[in-house]
Amino acid sequence: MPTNLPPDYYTVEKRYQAATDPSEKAELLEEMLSKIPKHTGTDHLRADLRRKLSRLKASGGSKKGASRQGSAYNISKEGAGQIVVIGPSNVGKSALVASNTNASPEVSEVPFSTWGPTPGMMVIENIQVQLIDTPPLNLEHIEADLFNLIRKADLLLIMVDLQADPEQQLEETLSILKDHRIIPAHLADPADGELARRYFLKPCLVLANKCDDAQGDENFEIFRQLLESECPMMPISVQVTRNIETLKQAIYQKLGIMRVYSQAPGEQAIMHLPFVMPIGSTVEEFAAKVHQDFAKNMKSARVWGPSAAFEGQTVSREHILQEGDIVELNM
Ligand SMILES: Nc1nc2c(ncn2[C@@H]2O[C@H](COP(=O)(O)OP(=O)(O)OP(=O)(O)O)[C@@H](O)[C@H]2O)c(=O)[nH]1
Ligand SMILES: [Mg+2]
Repeated sequence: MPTNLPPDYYTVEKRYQAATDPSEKAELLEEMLSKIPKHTGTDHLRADLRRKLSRLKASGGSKKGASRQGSAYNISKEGAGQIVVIGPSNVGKSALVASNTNASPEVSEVPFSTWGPTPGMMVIENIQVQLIDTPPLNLEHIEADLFNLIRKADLLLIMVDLQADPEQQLEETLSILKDHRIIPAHLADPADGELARRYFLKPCLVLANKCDDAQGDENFEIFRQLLESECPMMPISVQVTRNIETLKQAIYQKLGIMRVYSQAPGEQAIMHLPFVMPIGSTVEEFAAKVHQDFAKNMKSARVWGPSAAFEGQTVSREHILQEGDIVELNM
């Protein structure tokens, strides 16, 4: 077993071991695979999990697996993170995706206008993330596949309408999520291992939309004070473009990622094309991301930027990189 697996991996592994339903086991295997850093040290483990996954799909999990393949909610991740926009009807989910990505879901004052998911790419400085519009979450009509998408997301944006009844909307949304074994990560005590075994803990950000003016700011303050528990939230207005840049920064922070730049020996770093990696990644993980052979054949590495003691410091494979570092790999 490789020693440098993230703690999340072991949490999911425990749930995998406890699960009995083949389709849930397959889902958890996929989640375990997504959490393993890709480098030569983890090749065997990844191959082993993939074998188990294909065996599961070929046996009990196959029917479900096949139907999921064909589901509109089976959307492959693109860019630096998959972010799913959820919430009640008419709060502005489609408007957010339509005005901040290349996709154009229908926006309408008529409730229940969205029937399926629509992914689009949103630019945040020099990276892109995937934003997915979804149909309204409501008790009368629950789309099972939507929850599979939510469980796999890197981040949930829970949208409510400040001009309606945001407290009730948030409460109802959280309750529907909980019924489907999804809990916002900030509401869970990290020491409560039992909770992490039974639920999918997802990073969430609550967006109080339609905060169009000063009156909206006041409504937001009231909304915030009425909430029982602290929760990461921000007011925005899609319509008059208020706080959208701040939202992009918040999304970037919540994804737990960093940008690292590659520099070939004797050349300038390529600053418009960062490598996006989980915070805490090492030089070896960076090398594997640049090219699988690099992690194996690398003789030395130099770093410029926040993690370097001085510019151009020669560092080990285990050196932990930081946001904005420039790395030169020498074979
Ligand atoms: N005042 C105001 N209206 C907004 C804002 N954002 C969206 N709207 C309006 O709210 C209505 C609903 O927007 P949609 O984006 O269709 O809402 P939705 O959440 O996708 O709704 P469903 O698809 O039914 O779930 C439309 O008339 C939008 O123009 C905003 O920031 N301020
Ligand atoms: Mg919509």
